Amino acid sequence: MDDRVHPEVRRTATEIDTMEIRGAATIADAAARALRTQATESDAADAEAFRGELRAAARTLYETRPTAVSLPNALRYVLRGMSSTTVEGARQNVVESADEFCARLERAQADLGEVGANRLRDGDTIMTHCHSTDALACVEAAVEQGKHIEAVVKETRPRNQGHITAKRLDELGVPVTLIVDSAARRYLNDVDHVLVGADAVAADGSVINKIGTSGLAVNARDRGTPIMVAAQTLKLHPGTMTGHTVDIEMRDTAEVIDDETLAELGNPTVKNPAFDVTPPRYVDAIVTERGQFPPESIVILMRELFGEGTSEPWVE
Ligand code: RUB
Repeated sequence: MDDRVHPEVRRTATEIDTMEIRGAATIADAAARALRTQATESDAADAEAFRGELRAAARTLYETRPTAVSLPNALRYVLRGMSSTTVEGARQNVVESADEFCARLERAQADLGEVGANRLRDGDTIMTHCHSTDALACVEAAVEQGKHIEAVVKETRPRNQGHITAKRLDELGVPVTLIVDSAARRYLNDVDHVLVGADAVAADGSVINKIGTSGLAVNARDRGTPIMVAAQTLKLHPGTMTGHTVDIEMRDTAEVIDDETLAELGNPTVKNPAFDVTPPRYVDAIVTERGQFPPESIVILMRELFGEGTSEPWVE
């Protein structure tokens, strides 16, 4: 590990890696705050050394988890204005960008929630997968509008993020039915919307989210249940406009099965992909803080927000 990287940044990187900090928006927020700390604590001798430190910190954070594009989007946003010739000037740039980023993230989620809530009617039941703060913002806003919402929550093996969703929904006063993942199709008849978040949205409108989302969406389409993706624009993947694909994280097989049980089974190969890709034809609406979009038109918003190209501040 690069010894210019502040211990606080390393700690954040470890917590993202081990999923104590998880979920695309939360990861982005933590990364921006970590860069802020690197900037405020830096005793770099000159502006060039300062920029080198910040780039090293960004690289450390970037290398934790590959799929949530909110992470590189956050790093890029915070480091975009470090061009000052003095350490103090560059430090101020990073601190202001980080503060602005975190404030915008919070505001975007609240605005997105209002848009998503308009799609939910009083008395509706939603089905969720994994734990998404963007998706929950829609439910929270709907509840604040006085609507009664109920939820069928998939537990989301192997990490059971559905448990977090169940707890948050309970705190909002939403009655929850918790189901195993394989029961989803059985209960789709009882729900009015599938509501999920996203780790990345590609230029063609494909949605990258927790493994199991695509199967859920296909089943929901078959049952005629609308599929709504809550994804603030931080989740738009600029690289996909120029043909890059989204890297799907493969996680440790120990999350699926322990060594002893594995040996009893004759040591079969175990695969543990963390995310999958839902093609745009299975998505009814992508809800952002800029309004809702059919997935096929999301590229228009991407061009407006990112232009055609991006540079990566952690690449020297
Ligand atoms: C989390 C996940 C969430 C998205 C969106 O996966 O797939 O649906 O990250 O979350 P993991 P949010 O638990 O592996 O990080 O809306 O909070 O950004």
